[in-house]
Parts: sequence; structure tokens; C-alpha cells
Amino acid sequence: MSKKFNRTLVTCALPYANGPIHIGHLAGAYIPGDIYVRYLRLRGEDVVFVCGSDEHGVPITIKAREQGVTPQDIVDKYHKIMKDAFSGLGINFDIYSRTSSKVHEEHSSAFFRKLYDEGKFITKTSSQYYDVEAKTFLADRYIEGTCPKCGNPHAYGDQCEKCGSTLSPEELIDPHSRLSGGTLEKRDTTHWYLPLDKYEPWLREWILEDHKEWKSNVYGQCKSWLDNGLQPRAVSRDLDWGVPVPVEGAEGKVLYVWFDAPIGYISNTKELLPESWEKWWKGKDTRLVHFIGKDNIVFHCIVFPSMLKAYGDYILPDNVPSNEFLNLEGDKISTSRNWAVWVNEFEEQFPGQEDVLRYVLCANAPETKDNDFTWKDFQQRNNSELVAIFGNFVNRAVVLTQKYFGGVVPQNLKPEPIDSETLAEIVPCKEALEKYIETYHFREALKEAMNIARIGNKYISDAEPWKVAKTDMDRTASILYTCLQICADLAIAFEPFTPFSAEKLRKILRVAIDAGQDHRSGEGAPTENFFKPGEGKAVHTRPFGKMLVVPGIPLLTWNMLGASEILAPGHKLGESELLFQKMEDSVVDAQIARLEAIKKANEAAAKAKEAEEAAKKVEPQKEEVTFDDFGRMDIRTATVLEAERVPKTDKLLKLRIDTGIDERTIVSGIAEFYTPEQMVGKQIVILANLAPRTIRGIESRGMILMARQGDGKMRIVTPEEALHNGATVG
Ligand code: B3M
Ligand code: ZN
Repeated sequence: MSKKFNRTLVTCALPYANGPIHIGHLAGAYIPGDIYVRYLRLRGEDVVFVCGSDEHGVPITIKAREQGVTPQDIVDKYHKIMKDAFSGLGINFDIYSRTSSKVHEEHSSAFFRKLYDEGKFITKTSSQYYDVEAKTFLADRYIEGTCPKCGNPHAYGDQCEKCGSTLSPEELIDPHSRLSGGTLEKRDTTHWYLPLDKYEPWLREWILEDHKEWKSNVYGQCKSWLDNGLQPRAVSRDLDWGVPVPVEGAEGKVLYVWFDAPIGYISNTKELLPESWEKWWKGKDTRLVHFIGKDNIVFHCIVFPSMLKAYGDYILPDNVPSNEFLNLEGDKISTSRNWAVWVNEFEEQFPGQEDVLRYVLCANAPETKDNDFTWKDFQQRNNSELVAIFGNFVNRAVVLTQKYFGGVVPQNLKPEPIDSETLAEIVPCKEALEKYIETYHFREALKEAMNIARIGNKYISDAEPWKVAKTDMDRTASILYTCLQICADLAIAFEPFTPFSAEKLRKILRVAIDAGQDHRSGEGAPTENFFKPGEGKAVHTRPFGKMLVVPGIPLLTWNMLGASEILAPGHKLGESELLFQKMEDSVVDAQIARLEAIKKANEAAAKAKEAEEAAKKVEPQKEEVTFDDFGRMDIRTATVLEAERVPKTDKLLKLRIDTGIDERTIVSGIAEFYTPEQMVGKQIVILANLAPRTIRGIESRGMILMARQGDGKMRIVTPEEALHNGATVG
């Protein structure tokens, strides 16, 4: 890679600690980030890989309120779930910290204070919604009202989740507080703003001129933001959860989550490397790369760089690879609708198959456009790619070597041109793979790794060593010798993509790999180096010590990929085992059934909610009437004596009633709500002097008073305590 840089700092978006990680997160930022880091380390580059939980922001406080717990409870719970989910998938950050850490509070606070002291902010007083009952200003998320675009009565002050429109609280019809449910008042509040407009000319040059190599989706989004003109952006909020604004008189105000969260990248590095973090953030020879999802582009390409620029001596990102969104079975992934594959659940349900998920999410990554994850595709890629090509090839090569050569790499006794031609085909795969990873095209890179397995599979199928062995053991030796070289290639090439299987393969081959150094143990790292032969993986802390090579266990390096001989004749292999397991229909069918059940439950819940809304709908008040108008109505109590359905109708009951003045018949449209049996004996209220009408041939004299709500549901009106029939109402 380019000599411009001596080290690389890789970050992945700090996920909000208000829910577990799902496959959309993985495909967007974390799998690509991990592949990139593993690759750079294999190439011997010095890399620090930083992530952590984003523990501030309004959604966390809302979730806490909904669940009746504290925000701290929420972030503690999800921080652990996310941290475990990442390491379960082999995504090994050097540090996975949290924005509630002390280092972060201090660092983000000092960062703000420096910009404040240097006059880099402007202040603005604006009138914002204030919840009188809860005595607090409300973040946009806390305001609910009707969406002006689609009529959804539960749109939020920043966004309508139904139609996806971006909103401001002012646009909502009938805004009210989600916190107290009460009404809102506009009050003045003062906040600090970063005047992004001032950075616009610089940003245009830095991004649009100097970073034309950024992925087109990222570059395009930046260009459209810049072309629309940037506005000053508030960096503080009225909220009691977050890093307090370190300025006198700023009580009740915290740093806006999007101000403090990216500083988390810096504070987490500082927590990991308290002595040398500045080299990583201020050294001009550090390459900084942010892996993010597409909804984070503006913050990482425009807002955070402006903050860094305003501060002065920090480096800026060299690249911000961002993916589009991953959908699930044709539908947008949604936490609130539980429409997701949760990584922690996957790890429980598919133990040992983490690599399958890593493989599928990379092979199908939404690199240039939104993409779809389906369980059938997951099964298909497992069975017809990982099992049928990669696994099958390795298994045939190793098992035949056990069978004919006692598990020892045979001598290349009778080479033919096809052998070296086949091995030579791997060289361009390696080159393409490198080019693709270095330009953040991980899908294409994975295809190249898979091509090596395809080359091997085709070679062994064409060469048919199992047939040749019947007549020519020397030729069989050369074929298997060649196959085992390809197996070793795979053990190198797949390390960034499917690290568990690559390690398993190295164990089968009884080799280790120089996977580079990591900084997981920070600066207090032990000075010893070792790799455990049984695990087939080198563990390095090289800056502090020397590699210790175990005799008899060849150490593979990235540069050996495509070499004509990686495994020397005479090397004894380990035990053979299957790299991948075939996935049965029943396994994915169960997952599909689970999603179908969720979809049904969501639909039922949506219907119930709609019905509830309709029920609550209130008719507008009618035209005014005079007291006399009302006085002409003869309304009185009566009791039902007999009741029967009117034949051939669904809605009508014929009722014989005692009005106190007479007995009469009333036909009423209440059969949907009351059976005849329920009506008999009930005291009701009637309009007695309504002009008689004939309904279905029955003369009806009067009308039963009913209360009807928005969805049409009706109930009879009845005195709170039984009265004599004929008591007048008014
Ligand atoms: N927590 C948004 C997200 O999780 C936000 C990223 C912060 S990165 C500094 O998508
Ligand atoms: Zn809407």
C-alpha cells in the first residue's frame, strides 16, 4: 500500500446502546471494517481498530422511560450484548469502550471547551417546545403529532416513521409531548452552534477536489449536502443525559450526541494507548478510515471533519467507506417492528456458523445499492459455495492425502504443465483481491478468494487423483501436492473473510499464520510472542518482542499467497475435519416461519392500533340549538319487555317497551351490539315523541338513545341507577 502512511487507524461507527446489533449493522460497517483490519495486519501494517458503544442521545432516554428503568440500565444492558456479539463474530476491536467512560467525558468536554474558548462557536437563541408539565425543553424526538405528509398521527418531531419524511416539530399538526402527553409551549433557549457554513469552501475543496476516490455513494451524498448549502449546526441540547456542557450557566444542557460520539473514537484510542494516542490522531503519517452506514455519512464527512478542522491539529479521514442498507426478506430492517436478525440470537442459534454469516453478509453486501438478505440465499450460499466448493475441495485434497500418503505432503514426482498453470492462476486472484480490499470493494475481493477455491475444485475434478491412483502413484503425488498448495492459499486468502474457518483449515494443514500484530492489550502488552500450534494462529505483540516459531509448524504469510510451493513435501498434516456443514431446509424454514409470525403479529398490532385510533376519533360539534329546540324533545326512561330480531336483517331488533305512559314497539339498529336476550329487562332512555316510521313493515314509535364512538361501536344510554319508567330526561 501507499508509502504515505506508516499506520492505519480504523474506526467502526459507535452503535447506539439502545438495542442489540442486527445483520444490517454488520453488513453496513462492522464486517467490512473487520475484513479491512485483518487484511492490513496480514500485510504487516500497524493498525489500531477502535469502536465502542454510543451511550448518549434521546432514543436511549425514551427507551428507559418506556421500560421504567434508568438510561444507565439500558446502556449497561446493550453495551454488554453488543460487545459480546462482536467478539462472537470474530470482530476483535483493539478497544470496545463506551461514551460514558471517564476518559470520554473528560476528552469530549475539553474538546468543546477549547472550541468555545477560541470563539469557534456561535450562539443562537431560538424558541423551542417546552413541556410545561414535565418542566423541560423537548428534543424533537420527544414531540409527537400528525405528519403533514401522510397523516400518521404518531409522527415524531424529527421524522415520520411511516412515510420516512424528515420533519421539524413546527411542521407537525397538533404537536404534543411524548413525555407527559401534555400540551407544549414555545420558550426561548440558547445553544451553541458550529457554523458549518464557514467551513463550506474548505469542505468543497477537501472532499470534492481532493477525495474524488471516495465511493460514489459517499461522494454523491457529500456533494448534494454541499450544493444545498450548509447551515450552522447546534452542538448542545436541553437534556439531562449526556456530557454536560462545560460552560458556566449551561445547567440542564449537554453536548449533542453527534458532537460527543465521534470524539469517542479519539477518547477510546486514548483509553487504549494513553501514552501514544496522539501519534494515531495527529501524526500526518496515520491513515484514518471510518467504516459507517449510509445514514451516518454527513456526520463523518462534513460535521466531524469540521470539528477536527476547527480544533486544529487532528488529522482528517483518508476515506469513509460506507455501505447502503441491507433489507431482510424484502422489507426494511426495523428494530421497533422486530424485523431483524439479531446477532446475539444468531450466535445462540447457529453456534460454530459465524463464518457463514460473515461470508453471506460480505458476498451480498449492500456496497453500491440497498440489498436483500434472505434465509434461502443464506442456505444456498452455504450449501453451494462454502460446502460444495471451498469445503469440498479441501476435504477431497486432505482425505486423499491421508489415504494415499499417510497424511504427509507428497513429493512433486511427476509434474505436468497443468499443475503450475493452475497455481499460476492464483497470482492474479491475489493481486485483484488486494486491489479490491484496498479500494473497499469487499464483495469483489471475496469473489477472488472464492475463485481460488473454484480453481482448486476444478483442478481436482479434472485431474481425478482417485482414478489416477489406480495406475500411477507418482502422478497422484503431484496432483495432491498441487492441491495442498491451493489449500494453503485458501488458509491465507480467507483469513480476513472467514477467520474461524481459515483457522480450522490451518489446523487441518498444521500450519500457523502471521496475522500481524494487534493492540488489544494496550500499552502494557507482554513482551513475549508465541503462537499456539493447536490453534493454528499466531498471536502477536511484535513491537514488544520477537516472533517465536514453533518447529515443524510452517508459518504462512500473506506474501506466500500464490507461491509455487507453500507446503514442502514431507510436512505432516493434522486431522481432517469438515470445514462447513450442509444446512438443511428445516433450519432456514424455521427462521422464515419466525419472521412470518412476526409479520403477522405486526399486522395485527397495526390493525388494532388503527381501530383504536378510529375509536378515539370524535365528531365535531353540531350547529347550535336553542333551549327551546331541546325542550321540544320528549326524552324519558323506559324498560325493554320483549326483544326479537327483525327477520332477514343483521342490524335490527324489534323491541316491545314500557315507557311509563304506554307500551309500544321500537325498531332499533343495535343487533350488532346486543342480543335480544341481553336487551330484555334493560332500562333504556328513549326519544318518545319522534314521529313514527315504518321500518321493514313494522311501525316504530320513538328512538332508543345510544352513544356511538368513532369506530361505530354503540352502547345504550341508561340512568346511573334504575328509575321508574317515564322519568323525563333533560
Ligand atoms: N450512534 C448512529 C448509529 O449507531 C451513531 C453513530 C455514531 S458514530 C460516531 O447508527
Ligand atoms: Zn408521514
